[in-house]
Amino acid sequence: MEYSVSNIKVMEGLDAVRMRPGMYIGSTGQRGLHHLLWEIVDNAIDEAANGYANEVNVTLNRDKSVTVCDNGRGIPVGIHQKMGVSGVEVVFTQLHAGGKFGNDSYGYSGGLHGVGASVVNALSRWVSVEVFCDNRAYKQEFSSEENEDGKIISGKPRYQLMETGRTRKQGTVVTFLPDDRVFETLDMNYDVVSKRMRELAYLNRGVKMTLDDNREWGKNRHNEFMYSGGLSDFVSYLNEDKTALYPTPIHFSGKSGDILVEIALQHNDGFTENIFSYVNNIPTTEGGTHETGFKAALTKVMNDYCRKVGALKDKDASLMGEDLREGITAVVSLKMHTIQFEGQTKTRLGNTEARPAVEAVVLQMLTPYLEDLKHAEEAGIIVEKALKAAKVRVAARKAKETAREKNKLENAPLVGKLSSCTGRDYAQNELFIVEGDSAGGSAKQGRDRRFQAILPLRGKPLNVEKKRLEQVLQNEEFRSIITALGTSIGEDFNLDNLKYNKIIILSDADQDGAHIRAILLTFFFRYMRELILDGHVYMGMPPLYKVQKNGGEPIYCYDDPALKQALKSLGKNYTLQRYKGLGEMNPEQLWETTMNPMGRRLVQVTIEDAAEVEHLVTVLMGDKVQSRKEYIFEYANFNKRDTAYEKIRQ
Ligand code: TTJ
Repeated sequence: MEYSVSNIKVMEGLDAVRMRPGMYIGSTGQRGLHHLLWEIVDNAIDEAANGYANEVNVTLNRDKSVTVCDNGRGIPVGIHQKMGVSGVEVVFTQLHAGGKFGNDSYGYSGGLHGVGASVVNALSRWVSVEVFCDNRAYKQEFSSEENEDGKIISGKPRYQLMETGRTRKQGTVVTFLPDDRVFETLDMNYDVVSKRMRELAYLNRGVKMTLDDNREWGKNRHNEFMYSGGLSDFVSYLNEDKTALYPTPIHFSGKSGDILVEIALQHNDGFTENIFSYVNNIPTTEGGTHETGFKAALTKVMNDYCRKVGALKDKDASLMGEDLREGITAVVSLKMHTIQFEGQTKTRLGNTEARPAVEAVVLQMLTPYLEDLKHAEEAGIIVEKALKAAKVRVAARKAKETAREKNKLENAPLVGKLSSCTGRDYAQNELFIVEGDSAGGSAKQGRDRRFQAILPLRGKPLNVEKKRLEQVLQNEEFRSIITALGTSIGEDFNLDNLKYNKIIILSDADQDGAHIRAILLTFFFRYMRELILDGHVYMGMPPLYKVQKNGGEPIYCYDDPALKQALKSLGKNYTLQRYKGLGEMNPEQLWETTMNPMGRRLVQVTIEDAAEVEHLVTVLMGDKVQSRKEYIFEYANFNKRDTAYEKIRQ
């Protein structure tokens, strides 16, 4: 047999494959062996995908060879112009011919796999090809042989393509025996092959895929797959063990430029996202640009739909992609040229043009699908599910933020605010929460620093009424209090960590003071109720008056009856000082009258007090400003020397 120059080159090419099989098929183990099969199957699938065949059969033969056949047009049997040999011979001997060849004749070729039939030839003991077309049958065989030096020459044509007779059949039949000098095993795994064929059947709607295992006598196996619904059937299958939220998957396809996009999706009542993507039938397990495009477009289309039908109002935040993909099962399948793979396992699509192509098709096809009244029900179900997911997401994020905030507070230093006491006996220690910086300053100077700590409040703390915990935690004044007490707040409140036995609120005897007390009590009632129940919260009672005879000891009066009494006993020539605010007292006076356990007055706050304040504050914070002012003065005034409030004197 004579060979032209190009034939010699061809043989050198196949030789290169034999030298480094891993470069072409990944490995020489079972995976690589399966790879050989897929190289051939890809060709047959291409023919089917382009509409020229509707059946692909795979047979695992007794001699460990494998037969793949389709009922398509057949590999060209004519003489290839440049090569001077038949198309069949080019396909099986020209390295990369599969790709080039396929690309010219088809829209899309197998791509990554498509290093081609020549690689299979190079790594096989022998290959037999039969083509049936135009009522004629053709055959060519290839095999490996050893030359004089003992070197293996593989993939050599045993004879030129020949016509073997007449036939009414149509298609291509390829049988190959993988070379046991290359592969560690010749045993293909039936289940692996079967699974992939099922997948291919889903990906290529209407193509009947059959698998026969004739390797062992009496243990023949057969499977066939044909899905007239294609991706839609695939999604139904993936959702089989789940509860789908609507009966029929949403299924559409379209073209953008020369990229074909097909997508099917269906939501189930679960929460996980299951997106399977493919390019030219190759699974892209690491995702890539096409998946990104799908997700982005789904988010946009669904949000636009929600706004249009009023499920989202102008003021509402848009749904996030993850909301819309909760419980989604989707298959995205692309057919395109010159695919590029990236990623750890080279299973991520890298082509940048894939993203806008998928986006365009989803926008173009899904939008009218949803707006079609026929599909209003499933559209509504998807929207409802996503809205719920968004709600849960927002709540979860808040809870997380709150937890983080709480945690931060528990560990936060209180530099510059809290003047802590030196003693570490928590049972003795007292925390004065003092209204205003100036009174805070006096308290700081006048206190017994061994057991008294001072926390001045600057201005009014946030009114906790109608505020969420997260907002309370944002407030500087409350943050200081929470940190100082050490107990945390709300559900996390733990009395065991309380650093003070008494928490004493010191505020002025005026309207503002009353307001601040009310806010603080409401805060304790809402978020640290145990603190009140366990009797740790007090209100300091500064005197309202100081009367003094010239040169005599001052008498402090805490209410009007007491003043009357004092004035009586003093007769004439006295001075009367009326205290309006804590700031009017110097440090010594403040200590003597309000802070010194010997002689001060404290009112222990009971849960009834706090509940009443809570109730009052609720009323107070209503819309009517007038009634609000009145209430503060009338009822929320804890300086009223009402006996009901005088629970304790110390
Ligand atoms: C190419 O363009 C002209 C018409 O035929 C086209 C073609 O090659 N079709 C084709 C190839 N159908 N089936 C194959 C094929 C099938 C198997 C099993 C193996 C290989 C290598 C090719």
